Amino acid sequence: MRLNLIWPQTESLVWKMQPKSLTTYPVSLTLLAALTPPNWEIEIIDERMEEVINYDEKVDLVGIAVRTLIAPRAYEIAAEYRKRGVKVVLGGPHVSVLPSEAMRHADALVLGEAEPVWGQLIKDFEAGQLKKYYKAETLPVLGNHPVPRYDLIKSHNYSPMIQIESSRGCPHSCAYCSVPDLYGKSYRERAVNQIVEEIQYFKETIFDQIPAMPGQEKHKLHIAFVDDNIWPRRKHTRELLEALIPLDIEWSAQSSIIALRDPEFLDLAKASGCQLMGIGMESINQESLLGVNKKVNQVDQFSETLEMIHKVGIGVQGYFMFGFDQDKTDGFEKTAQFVIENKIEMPVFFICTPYPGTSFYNHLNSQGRIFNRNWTRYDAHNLVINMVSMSNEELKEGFLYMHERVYNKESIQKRLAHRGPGPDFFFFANLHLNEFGKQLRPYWDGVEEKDRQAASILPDSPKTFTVNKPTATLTPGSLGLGIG
Ligand code: B12
Ligand code: SF4
Repeated sequence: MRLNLIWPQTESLVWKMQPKSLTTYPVSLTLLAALTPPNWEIEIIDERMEEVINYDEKVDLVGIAVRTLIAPRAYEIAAEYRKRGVKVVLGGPHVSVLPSEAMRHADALVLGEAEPVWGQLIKDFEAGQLKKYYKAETLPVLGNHPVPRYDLIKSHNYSPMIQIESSRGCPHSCAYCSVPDLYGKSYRERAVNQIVEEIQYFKETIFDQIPAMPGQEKHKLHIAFVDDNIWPRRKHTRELLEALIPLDIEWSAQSSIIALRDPEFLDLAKASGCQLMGIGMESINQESLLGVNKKVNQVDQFSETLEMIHKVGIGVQGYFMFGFDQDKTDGFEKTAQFVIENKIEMPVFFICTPYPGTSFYNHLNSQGRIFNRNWTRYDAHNLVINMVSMSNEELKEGFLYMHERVYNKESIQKRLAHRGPGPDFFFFANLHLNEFGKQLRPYWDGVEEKDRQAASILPDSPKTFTVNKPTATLTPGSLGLGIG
């Protein structure tokens, strides 16, 4: 029996421009492969790495990963296979929140996490009794599965990070986030010894094949923990970090900023190899945060916490969203200054995007403010909703301004000077984001026209929806880019 597992590419500029060396391999597909019985021959095809699907090759079953922004392409691929009589299974966050849409494009859906149901699905398929829906009754215990099949990754051009889960779920409930609904508010941890064994396995088997991180002198295995929020429970984290020390690795993870306000933990994180913390600050306007139930973030503590993180030598990837109802146009420049003054090594900006299934989506939908339902645009870098506290055009101009202001040479130098001489990973990532910012305006112009023609931009929705038009103006441009 032969199974193809596919990660679709999208025409999103984010993914099209994403350097392969910053792209991480599809970890969910390596996990599904590990859950599949050994008598199956499996191929993982990642379209983002320019791996091409040969639809005419003989295959018995196809599984496609579906996040919202790749859903349209996933459906296209599914249609090609189904035309040839091949059964297609879809799974992933988008399928779980919009099963009725996904079912139109599939023979079977896996709703939620696959571990408890994938084995049964395979058995049913072998018996010619594939059901339409597979949904686990309870959330799975983590880690009761074999090591993900990294050996099936074809390209050696991915980011040299090995992805490992140490937990799933998040105790918070931010309105725009799919995680609590998909993975539960209960926070499930993997046993520390399992995590350590998995890291050791990767160290022993594949470490020699993977290159060093861009700009990195020392070559160590870099583990990216793909947890939504790695630190809610202190006991588990402390145990994990202590167990990482003898492994002599580097690692990165995502955490709430509040969990990082602890010097003792930060020292332990650094000692165990932490290089980078991804932190969803999202906004420096407390009202905007409260508006989406991001109560866990206290803006007046941000600078102090960032200083504590930098003090131990950990770099920060800081995420910021624009387009909350409480945002004003002066928020762009204020955020730029905040990012530069606080020396955030790798700031990443997003446009508020209503992912289906979230309360943010339901709220905007009930107000009739979602004007574009082409899921390909749901990459958090396109505007798909009508603004209330500024015009849509102001939001877009402000977003472009952030890229000019924050990724120019002077800003990069100010933000990275404390890391010492020589370009490192952060420098390369900033150069990429600088280039990305330059391409954004022509990309938007192109896709807007395309969506209007395809009528995915709703014809009756106004382009701007200004309730409380602010007076502040931006002064983009003339910032002298010239990196290279
Ligand atoms: C790590 C991560 C990333 C990594 C990517 C890692 C990778 N290689 O894919 C990075 C940082 C690049 C990333 C980026 C983005 N991400 Co992200 N990311 C995550 C995160 C935290 C973990 C994903 C993960 O690998 N989990 C571990 C694996 C094993 O679990 P899994 O993928 O969920 O797979 C399980 C099931 O879903 C299912 N399954 C999955 N695929 C398939 C396929 C088949 C065939 C089957 C049967 C089952 C199945 O079975 C698996 C095992 O149970 C999730 C949150 C989450 N918990 O899912 C968000 C999440 C997936 N991201 C999300 C988003 C929105 C993004 C962004 C678009 C924007 C943003 N705000 O970050 C960007 C994209 C940026 C870009 N460049 O385009 C959303 C997706 C929502 C949606 N409806 O699509 C999530 C759910 C987070 C959220 N805040 O809501 N992300
Ligand atoms: S803290 Fe992060 S993972 Fe948790 S609900 Fe909020 S955005 Fe989602």
